Amino acid sequence: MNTNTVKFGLIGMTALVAAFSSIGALATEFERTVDIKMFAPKNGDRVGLGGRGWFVDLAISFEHPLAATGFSGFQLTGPAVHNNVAPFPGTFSLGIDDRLPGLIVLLDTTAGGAKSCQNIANLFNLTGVTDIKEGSTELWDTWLVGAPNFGVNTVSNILVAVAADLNQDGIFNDAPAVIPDANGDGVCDKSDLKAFGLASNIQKAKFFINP
Ligand SMILES: [Ca+2]
Ligand SMILES: [Ca+2]
Repeated sequence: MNTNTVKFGLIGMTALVAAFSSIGALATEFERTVDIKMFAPKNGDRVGLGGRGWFVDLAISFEHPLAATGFSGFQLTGPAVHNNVAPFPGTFSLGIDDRLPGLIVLLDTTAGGAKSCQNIANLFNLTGVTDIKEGSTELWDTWLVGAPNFGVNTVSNILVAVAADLNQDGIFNDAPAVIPDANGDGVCDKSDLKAFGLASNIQKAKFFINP
């Protein structure tokens, strides 16, 4: 072993130690304290009729009190006359959900907006509180797809996650309207979600939207 080999060996080891330290720091910074379960769609499901009438149905458990979840009220909403009306108003559009502003939902067959990078969480119709215990909160959140704007007669992939508390205000209210395509490959997927920063697991399903 000559001097150069020893030198490069040391540099390699230093880089490795630095890499592990930074992974450790990231893991601490974005600790997973939110768990998402997705009841629908499941892998292999053949959903809806004519591209509509299918559901995304979630249970989101936070190891945090209600105030930290970002939840800003119940909603029962939808397009047209259902948008933002009593008794449980909420806005209805592409982008960040006004009721659950940490939620990120990406569908690779979304026809409008930023396509696979477009957060569509504000299309969710039904949001409520399903369990509160000391220091933990469970919310259920459901979308009934009312228009064939998200793929028809096609395979589709859905990804769901809750953004990390990026602005560190103690509230999970940091979802973006559009996820940055971090690796620049023209689509948004799990790697872009991870690069953005998450507080939760990523739920995913590959399913078929019926004609
Ligand atoms: Ca925040
Ligand atoms: Ca990407």
